[in-house]
Amino acid sequence: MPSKIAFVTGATSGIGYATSLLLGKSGYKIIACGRRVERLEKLKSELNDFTEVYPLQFDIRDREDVFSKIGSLPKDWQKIDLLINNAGNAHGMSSIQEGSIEDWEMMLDINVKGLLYVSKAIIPLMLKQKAGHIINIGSIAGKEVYGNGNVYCASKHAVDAINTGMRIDLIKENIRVSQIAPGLVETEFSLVRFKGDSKMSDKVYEGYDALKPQDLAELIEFIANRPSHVNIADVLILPSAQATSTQVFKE
Ligand code: NDP
Ligand code: 8X3
Repeated sequence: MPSKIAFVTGATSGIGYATSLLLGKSGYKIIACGRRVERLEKLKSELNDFTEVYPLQFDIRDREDVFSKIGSLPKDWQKIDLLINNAGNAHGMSSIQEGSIEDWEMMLDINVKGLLYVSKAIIPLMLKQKAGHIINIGSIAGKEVYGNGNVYCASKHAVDAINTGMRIDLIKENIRVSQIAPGLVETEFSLVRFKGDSKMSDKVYEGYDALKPQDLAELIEFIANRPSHVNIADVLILPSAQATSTQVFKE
């Protein structure tokens, strides 16, 4: 049986990197996306003994480039079975009155519009083969709103709505749509949110055991490998020490 193909956005770091590694080791071929090409090459060499990796570098905000890069995939890489819409970040953490418009635009352009561009380019390929599975990485921030999270929470609420909308519209096309909404995962996420301030980002993960990217990779692999009559539609996954987006039990 030919290998399945997974298209993973945000494959250069955190959840996307761990997921690409795990799916690659379990036999998927991986189309690995992100801006940092050296990380895509590192992933490819780590998976060298297990599977084929097709690095695809683009900035998800650049609509033309998203369509042209996906359009340039060789024919045998176009049969995409699994799309992991994972690329995304928070930029800044400020009140609505103090937040920066540039940060707001980045979050909406990456987390919402970028996810839509990639989906719009890949769904026709899935329609052609009358099969597919899209896993959208939302967040607890798409289920709750917390102080100073305003626009990031809005972007993840949008992912939550898009996920449901996709599931409704694609149900008759044999395309499964699932969302994973994680709580705190220890990745480069907070370093990006706090603009490289490692003291601030380290604090986010201090005093309790945060989720690790591998935890998400294992969940994604589980969801992707259910029998075809099963769709795990929406999963909230938290560290055991986290109850809500703002209640974290720290020793
Ligand atoms: P990381 O910062 O470790 O990874 C983010 C990934 O997104 C990178 O691979 C990055 O690639 C990619 N990305 C960001 N901006 C762009 C862009 N403009 N174009 C293309 N790719 C881009 O964070 P995580 O692994 O934690 O985040 C993955 C997803 O999980 C995000 O959607 C995030 O919102 C979500 N999430 C994270 C949580 C956490 O606590 N960490 C909790 C809940 C949800 P590159 O920079 O190379 O382009
Ligand atoms: C990332 C988790 O709580 O920082 O989406 O919003 S949180």
